[in-house]
Amino acid sequence: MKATKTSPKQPSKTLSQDHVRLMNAYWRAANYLSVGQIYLLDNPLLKEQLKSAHIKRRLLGHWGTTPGLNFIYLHLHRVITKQDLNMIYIAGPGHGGPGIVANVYLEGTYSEVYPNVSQNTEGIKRLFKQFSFPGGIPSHVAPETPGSIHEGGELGYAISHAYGAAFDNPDLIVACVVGDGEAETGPLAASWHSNKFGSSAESVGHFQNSHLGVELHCAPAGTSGRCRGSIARLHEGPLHVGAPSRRAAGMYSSFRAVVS
Ligand SMILES: Cc1ncc(C[n+]2csc(CCOP(=O)(O)OP(=O)(O)O)c2C)c(N)n1
Repeated sequence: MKATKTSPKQPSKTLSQDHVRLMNAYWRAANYLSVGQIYLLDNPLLKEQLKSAHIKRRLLGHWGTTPGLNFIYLHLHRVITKQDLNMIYIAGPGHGGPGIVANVYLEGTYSEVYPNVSQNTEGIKRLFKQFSFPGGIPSHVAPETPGSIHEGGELGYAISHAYGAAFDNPDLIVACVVGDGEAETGPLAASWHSNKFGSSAESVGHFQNSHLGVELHCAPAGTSGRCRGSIARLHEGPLHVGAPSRRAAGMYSSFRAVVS
């Protein structure tokens, strides 16, 4: 996303090796914290031999969309901190909850709001256990998630919420990820037309879910592969980001080129 509208500073042209190394470490940490929420009840840092007693008996959701969401979160973080941007991230994919919670924890906000989920081994254990667990937090982004305006439990409202945020806050840059399963819902299908409502939505950029094409509940989602051209046209607008290359090095440079 070209974030020039609210950015007074010019970004440098390339990312240093050190910066890429740190970003990659942050991404892997976010991925670990996400997968841990889905699977682990105990033994949060895997310091002991993994036993079945450490694994949740009832697993909810799947890991698929999470690394992509975390990758986008990371890059948005990079430009927000570098250019002091006013930005919000709306994550639509149905199973992306642990990724967003992981990032909010990793950046420190989660422990500020919930001091018992502290930034140490005990806190990570609580973070993992509470996810989709009785007395804990939902499996999707919810009002409990610090900074959230998007309740992800019922699919279909990511774009509406993104446009609503932009309409209310013309200087806000809104990044919105749409899941390919979510894209099959009626509200989502209708909300592609929100760009007809006026210029204050100029700051809304749609990030196409980089996991377009994964299997959805044992069958490919309608938006995967078969109709990629028509889906890409729905993403056309003032700010358009295509799916990045699958190779890690290529992914960093693809995102550097568009999120600068
Ligand atoms: C309106 C509605 N219909 C069905 C569901 C059940 N559901 C939860 S996640 C999911 C799949 C969502 O697919 P996608 O948006 O691609 O997210 P991903 O599986 O990649 O995380 C479905 C159908 C729901 N939450 N809301």
